[in-house]
Parts: sequence; structure tokens; C-alpha cells
Amino acid sequence: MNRIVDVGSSLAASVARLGAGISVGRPGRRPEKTLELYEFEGCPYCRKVREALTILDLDAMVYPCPKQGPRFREHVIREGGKAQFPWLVDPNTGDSLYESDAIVKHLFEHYGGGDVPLLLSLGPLTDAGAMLASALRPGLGARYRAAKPPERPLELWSFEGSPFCRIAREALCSLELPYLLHNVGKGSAGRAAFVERSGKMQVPFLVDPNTGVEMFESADIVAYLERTYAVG
Ligand SMILES: N[C@@H](CCC(=O)N[C@@H](CS)C(=O)NCC(=O)O)C(=O)O
Repeated sequence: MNRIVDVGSSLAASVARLGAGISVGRPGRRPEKTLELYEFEGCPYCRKVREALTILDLDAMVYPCPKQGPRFREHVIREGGKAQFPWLVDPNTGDSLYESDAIVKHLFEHYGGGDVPLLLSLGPLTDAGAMLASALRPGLGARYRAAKPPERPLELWSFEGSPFCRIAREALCSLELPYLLHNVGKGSAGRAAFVERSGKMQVPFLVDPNTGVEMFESADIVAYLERTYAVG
């Protein structure tokens, strides 16, 4: 896809969500164990959960479940009972949850102040905004593209509302590459440590422990993932 169209439509998707998932809100208690999210990037309901994670400044292990994905969808069906996304596993509370609204409520109850922010609590209006955002990126981060599974999960520093991070996440999703998502939205407590580690405040930033590669720049990240993991 032409780069200007790519970035422009990703920016439009963020605008459609009125900036939800750009800044951190009022985080509460921190989870001891990492949350696990089974989702796909193009799914509007999964978007709501990813926005909540950024607002609450929470990291999560993301297991991408694009359509026709051979690995993690099977796991969700086996453990959860059905192929419906998002599916959140919270090892801190022992809960595993379907339904985006239930997951968002769980996250704000346990890791925020309790109240779900307006942009995520408008029911059908919230869903409509999330669907519009997905419609602006048709098919991206929704369908599996054959890939070699990595031995170890990758790591991505990102925040939901960034148009550039979305482009990198879509590639990780299509290739079904699991990754530890470090949310560093505006106001994140993790930003200082991130700058210390990476040298500057810029996202997306990808670390691949399988190859030792560390990189900025969404277009370079997509090209790297394609040449390293895509098959055929
Ligand atoms: N009400 C559910 C709807 C979830 C839903 O319909 N998710 C779609 C993806 S956007 C799904 O799981 N489709 C089945 C599939 O992808 O195989 C929620 O808010 O979580």
C-alpha cells in the first residue's frame, strides 16, 4: 500500500476514536502477573480493550488471532469454549473473559479507579466508533498470512492511538506473531524506562529476542517482519 494512504487511513482510524488510547488516564493497582489478550487488530471490539490497556498503562502478552490463524484461535476454542475475540486471561484474578464490555469493566475495576471512561462506556456509540475505525483499515490485521512461528515472543513498545504503532501491530497480527505489548501512552509511567532503554521517545519500537534485532520506524518494522517470518 502507498505509504501516504497507509499512514493517512491509520490516522483517520485514530481520529474516528476521538483520540481514545493516546493518553494514560488514572491507573490503579498494578497486576503482578502479565495479562494475556487473544485478539486481532482489525476487530472493533478488540480495539476497545486495547484502548483500555493504554488508558490504564497496562502491558499485556498479545496472542494475535487473525482469521484462519492456525495457532492461537485453537487455544481460545479449547480453553474458552468458542472462537470469539477479544478473550482476556487475567492470571491475577483467575478470570478468563469474553465480551469487550465485560473485559473493559474488569480492567477498570481491578487496575483503574473503577469507572469506565466516557468514550468506552457509550454502548452502541462506542461500538460504532470502533467499527468505523476498523472500516478505515479494511482487512488489515484481520487475516492470517502464512508465517514461521518465532521461538520466543517479540516485544513492542506502542500505544493504541498511534497511527504508526497500528501499522506495526497489524503486521504482527497478520503473521500471528505473539508479542509482549508495552503500552507507553502519553503520561505513561513506563516512558522514562523506555527512553533509557531505547535512546529516544519514539514508538513503535520492536525487539526481537530471536534475532537480536531492535528497531524503530513502522515501515522498517513491517519489512523486517515480512522478510524474517512470512512464508511464500
Ligand atoms: N459482543 C462481543 C462481540 C465480539 C465479536 O463479535 N468479535 C468478532 C470479531 S470482531 C469475532 O469474534 N468473530 C469470530 C471470528 O473472528 O472468528 C464483544 O463485544 O466482545
